[in-house]
Amino acid sequence: MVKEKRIALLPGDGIGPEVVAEGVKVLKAIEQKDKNLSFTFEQFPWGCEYYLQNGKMMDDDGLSQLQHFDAIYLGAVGYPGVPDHVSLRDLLLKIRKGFDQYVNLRPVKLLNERLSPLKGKAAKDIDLLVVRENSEGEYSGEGNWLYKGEPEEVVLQTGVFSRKGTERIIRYAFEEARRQGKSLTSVSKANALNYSMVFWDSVFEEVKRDYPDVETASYLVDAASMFLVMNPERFDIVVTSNLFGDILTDLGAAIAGGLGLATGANVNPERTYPSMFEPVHGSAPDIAGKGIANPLAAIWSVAQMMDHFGEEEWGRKIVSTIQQIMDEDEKLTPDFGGEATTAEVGDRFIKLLTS
Ligand code: GGG
Repeated sequence: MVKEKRIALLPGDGIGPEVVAEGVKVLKAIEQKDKNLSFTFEQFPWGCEYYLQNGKMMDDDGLSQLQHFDAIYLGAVGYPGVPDHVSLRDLLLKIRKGFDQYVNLRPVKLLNERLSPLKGKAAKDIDLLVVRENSEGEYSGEGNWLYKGEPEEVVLQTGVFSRKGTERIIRYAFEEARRQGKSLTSVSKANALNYSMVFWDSVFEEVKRDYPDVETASYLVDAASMFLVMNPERFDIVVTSNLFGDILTDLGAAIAGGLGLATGANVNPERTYPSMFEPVHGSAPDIAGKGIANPLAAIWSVAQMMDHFGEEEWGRKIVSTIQQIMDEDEKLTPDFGGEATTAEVGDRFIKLLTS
């Protein structure tokens, strides 16, 4: 029976449309090759340009419009002229929260040893998965701005760590560690954050009792950052809060070859709502429209989408093709020292994937 998947395209801003176009080409090539899969696409114009014309990042009923899709494929958000906190909160974070995509899966995987700025690290040393809490924590949007402009001015930004939100992400990470037969590291900061992170650590210890077969470690986020650079081989699966996960995965991207290869899946594990797949990089306004953006992170997001659809074989093939293409210096975009355009990398990728 043919599996039909409806995909909502949110190319967004800057280089978003350029890289999403290559990801769509890859999806169409998969459809051509695999007669059991069929994809339909619908594109939405939401983003900063839409905001400048309509005063909002997406339609008021945007979530209902997206609800019936099997996946959302997002490019990038953010562009000069729209405050970053508006573009991020009113589109990307609104979808993550609205669709309870409480798991953010960000692989940090070195595909080619020459890519890492770390000396003497082999591909096997940098191969981890960050499971980032994606619905609350430091990104809850709660807070206050008091006495604005006055000498007594005070700003509060509240981290919200609910029992439900904290336990479910830690439990998800334990399940993933058990499934993969790997260790799990919790990253927090309980010595300084005396409510939220003390709570996080206590929930981690509590849930751990249900998984005696999973080897665990707990680090403070500052130590974890250092170990990520000095001894990345210590990490398999990492579970951490929204903000720490965001920061650690940019650091992870840096040791694994840069943001040009970093992908993220925003997952609603219960499948009550669609999950969303996106390159981690932003809209890169400085190179937008030049046709030189690296499409490989967006293409890796397609691999995560395939995994989510239960098509792990295609997921593996996409990642190994990215690995293959990374060996071809001159066929890469300028961020990797090559001279190829975005579309040329996409075309080359499809040739390798389908040959
Ligand atoms: N590709 C999505 C994008 O534009 N992300 C920009 C960003 O700042 N993301 C922060 C986050 O993932 O929380």
